Amino acid sequence: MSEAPPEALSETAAQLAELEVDAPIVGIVMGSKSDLPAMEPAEKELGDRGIRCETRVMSAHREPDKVAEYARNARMRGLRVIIAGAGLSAALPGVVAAHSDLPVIGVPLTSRMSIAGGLDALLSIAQMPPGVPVACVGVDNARNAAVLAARILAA
Ligand code: RP5
Repeated sequence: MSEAPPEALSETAAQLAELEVDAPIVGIVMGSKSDLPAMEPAEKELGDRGIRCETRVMSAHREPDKVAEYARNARMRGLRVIIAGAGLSAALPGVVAAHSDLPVIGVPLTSRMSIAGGLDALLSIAQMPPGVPVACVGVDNARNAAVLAARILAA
């Protein structure tokens, strides 16, 4: 059996030491500040259940590097589920799932330019290619994303 080189072990130890005991285990991300009101129920539901979470705004289209970095570091930072809300051509949940093997729950959102009551975002999130899954809750139903995250954590 081959052993990891000492420098790799010390790097892992340093990363573990950085993890806080009360670090969030659910990441809530959304594509725009304008999504905040619609995503607040997810934060509230997790808070009511005593599940630690963090909330971040990042756009898959406007800040692709930031999204990729967040998703790639998510597991190492202690996150176990990611909830991602976005409207219009809602790429955020899929891009997060492309860069992380954590379960991703997408929340299709309505916004001022939505068509068909958010059907644009619903299809963007649900119609992922085979092998890169994103769970999809109902339009504007961020609370259900939090309930599903709780069930995944309890499984
Ligand atoms: C999406 O575009 C966001 O998730 C938001 O729902 C929508 C509109 O964004 P803003 O123009 O309000 O920033 O990326």
